[in-house]
Amino acid sequence: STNDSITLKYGAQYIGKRQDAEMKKFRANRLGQFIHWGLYSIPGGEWNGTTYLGAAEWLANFAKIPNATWDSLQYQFNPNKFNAVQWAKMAKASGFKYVTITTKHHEGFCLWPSEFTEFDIENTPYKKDLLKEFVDAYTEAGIDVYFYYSILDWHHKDWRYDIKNQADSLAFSKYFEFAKNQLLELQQKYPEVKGFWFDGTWDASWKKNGKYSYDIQKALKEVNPNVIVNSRLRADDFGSRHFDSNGNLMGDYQSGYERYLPAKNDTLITKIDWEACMTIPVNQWGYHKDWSLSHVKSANEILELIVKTVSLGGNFLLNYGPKGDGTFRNEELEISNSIGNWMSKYADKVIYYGDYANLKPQDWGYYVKNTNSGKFYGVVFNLPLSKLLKIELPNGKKLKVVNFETEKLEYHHHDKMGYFISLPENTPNEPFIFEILME
Ligand code: FHN
Repeated sequence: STNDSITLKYGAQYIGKRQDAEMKKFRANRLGQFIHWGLYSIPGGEWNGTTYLGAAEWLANFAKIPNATWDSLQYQFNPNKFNAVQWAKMAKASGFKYVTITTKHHEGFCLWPSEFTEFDIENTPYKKDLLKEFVDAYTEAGIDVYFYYSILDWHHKDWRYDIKNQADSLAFSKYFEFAKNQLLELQQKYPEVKGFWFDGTWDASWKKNGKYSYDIQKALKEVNPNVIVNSRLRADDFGSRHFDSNGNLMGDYQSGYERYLPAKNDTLITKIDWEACMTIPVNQWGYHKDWSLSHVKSANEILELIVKTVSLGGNFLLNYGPKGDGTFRNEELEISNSIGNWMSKYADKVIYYGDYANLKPQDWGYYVKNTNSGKFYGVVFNLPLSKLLKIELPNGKKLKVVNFETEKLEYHHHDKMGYFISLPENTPNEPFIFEILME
């Protein structure tokens, strides 16, 4: 696009934010549920009496468990308490508008009956098409479904970490065909799927094959031109990931923020679509039996991360790691309950359709502009002891009215410091919002 840009065969497939209805829906959804569910949900971070602190879905790797041993967990996978309708109901009550589920994580086990492998749900005691139950229930509940798919595959014989010779190259090309076939199979079997969330794309083998990531995106879009693909899939001609060597975003949105967020004053991030994903403990995605091993975020911490994300024009995926039997741990149910309560009061104003407000950040919390109503809100997380909320408006703008619940709040203006809004003596015992009208 610029004069000094280099010619790329496998760079960004288009430039700028997508403005079609499907992408607008994704953006308006803002809040999604992430689900990591697989064979790792059975041992839950424990192997032969030892509990590993690392992420439970990586246990096979940390505990150096031989493939044949790990893979035989497939004969134990029997989530007889799984109730897809219940899951969808819980997700809806929590305020989630979309869900992203691991159809295949790094271990290679597939939650759907795949024509291209025996390492799948069909060959477990459960037998049934669990993914179909899931897709149907969530779709029925009005929640958009997305599929997580790991390119990295510890099970597949043709997977390579690097390409060092002709044999690696040949094997990896077979792996690529396998992955592509599986993805097209997923799209064909579950046409409700709105998009794909790729992961496990950091190895040299994948980075050396920008063509593969380019082709996969192209193939998925040929079937459904409006399918939504995260930036993690992609590498360009030079192995540059997420953004190509000309600095253009590859994929439909940036998916690099994992377990952390951009800075509050990061205005660059507001120019693109992006999504952050977050664990409730420090770093556990799949079910881990012992959450006492690391800090577990409170509902208020999570709410703040969600609002901060929305204030920067991003989406937020909150992760759940269901157990092997198909139930959720109590901590997750409790978090869902608290988040859901808050969302039922505030989400229509400051989460769904929430976006960057382009106002100077303040210490008390975050601004959100609702693109549906056009209204501007503040969301308070840090209540000042003075009970005064500072607001600075751009030159030429004046504060007109501040609405808090059913009241109009008093405020004064200081010529050098801006506006100071007086909060009532009793403010809610939870993050709360106020609306500002400017002229
Ligand atoms: O290794 C995975 C990890 O298990 C988890 O799936 C996260 C989710 O974003 N992605 C990878 C680490 O970046």
